[in-house]
Amino acid sequence: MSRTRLPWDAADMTLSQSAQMTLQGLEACSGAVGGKNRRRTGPYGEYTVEGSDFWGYHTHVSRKVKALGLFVGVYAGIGPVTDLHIVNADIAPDGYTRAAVLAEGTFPGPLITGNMGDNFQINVIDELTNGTMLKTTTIHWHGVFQHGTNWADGPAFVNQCPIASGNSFLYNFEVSGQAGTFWYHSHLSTQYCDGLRGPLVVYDPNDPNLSLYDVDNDTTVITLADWYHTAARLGPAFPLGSDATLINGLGRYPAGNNSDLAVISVESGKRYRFRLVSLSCDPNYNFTIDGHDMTIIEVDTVNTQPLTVDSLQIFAAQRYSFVLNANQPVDNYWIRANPNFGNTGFADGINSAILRYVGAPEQQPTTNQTQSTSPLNEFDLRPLDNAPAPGQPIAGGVDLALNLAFSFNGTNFFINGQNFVPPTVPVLLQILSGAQSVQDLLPRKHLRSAGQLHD
Ligand SMILES: [Cu+2]
Repeated sequence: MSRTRLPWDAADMTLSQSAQMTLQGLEACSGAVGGKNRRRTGPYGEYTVEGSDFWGYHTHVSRKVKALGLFVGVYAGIGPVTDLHIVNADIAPDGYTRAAVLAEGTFPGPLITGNMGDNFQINVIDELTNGTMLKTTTIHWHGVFQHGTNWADGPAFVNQCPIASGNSFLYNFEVSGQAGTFWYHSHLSTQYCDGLRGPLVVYDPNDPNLSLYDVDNDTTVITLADWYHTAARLGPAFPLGSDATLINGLGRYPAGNNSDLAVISVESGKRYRFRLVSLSCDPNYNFTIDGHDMTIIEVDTVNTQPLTVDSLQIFAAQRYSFVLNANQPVDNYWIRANPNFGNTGFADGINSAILRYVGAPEQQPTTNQTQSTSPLNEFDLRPLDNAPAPGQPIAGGVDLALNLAFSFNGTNFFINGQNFVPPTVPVLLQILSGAQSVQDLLPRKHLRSAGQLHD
């Protein structure tokens, strides 16, 4: 796999494009949300636009966050109804201090949890002050379908205006018919690489794989992240690698000061449902735990038939739930997440965390990585619910053949030669204002059931 950033996260823009987009967007967006009260008719009936209030936007009188500081890697689930303060703070998750954009002052952001069918009401309060990493923000809830609440999906300039510093925005959506491991992140330019990313778990009390594990809680979420010492907009558009890999918000960089690594605690004889979340901006990781197999039971919120592997490659934004049976001698074992480029390997504990059995000494593992004999092959995965796929189950049996040719010119990404250009006024606002009809905004090339791609 060649390394790529996520075009859908708009990380492919040049800095100048990004800055320009933000400025234009703010201007357009402030026009769209400002002004006097107006009554309008939207897709869900008539509603009132009151001054700067629009959907969830509210001018917010800043309330200081209690305990901002250097604490990292502390999980305590919040939600489904919660405030989420977005702040700037200096942190040193790998021993190197830098400014960051953080949810509730931590990296990663706090674990947000709820149950299947819950109504999530997450009030995002923008208290950002550092213009280098953008003072506006939006948040995307990665993996949530947002049926009927498209406005709460988060991508800036598509679904909403960015939230201005000193304002808040209430993301109000239901997660029905979905459960599993999600994540959330800034969806404004490359801002999430500067820290605004965290895990989101929706529990299913009737999980069909419930009998396969004993423990599934705040302590069984494992996040992987690429961490940079330079702010995203100050460094190269495509860094040649991250400085460190953070596992649960802790890690080391080469020539660093042997800072603390994350410790994941297990009790001998118990089976743990670990929820592995890649918060990556760029690299993918080869993930292993010395001496232990992993039985995959969920992939990107889809339950699977159990599949036992001894290594897995996880790409940016992917999630895997796997069961780990703590059936090895009480000891310390290396957890390894080797990036596909950059500072690879495990010298001096980089790209590593510690699996520690209760009763094992508080010291670094001395285990060795063994050759993987049963790596994950994605085509071996089977959904637990055998939902029928459309088309015929034969080669070429699809209803509609659609070729998506991806390309990259060193600056921007293209699909079939087309580059994404963000609108200056969010698409939803254009429709609601009556300036555009839905039909006007559909791509010129659209699909017909005849199976041809045409104008
Ligand atoms: Cu995402």
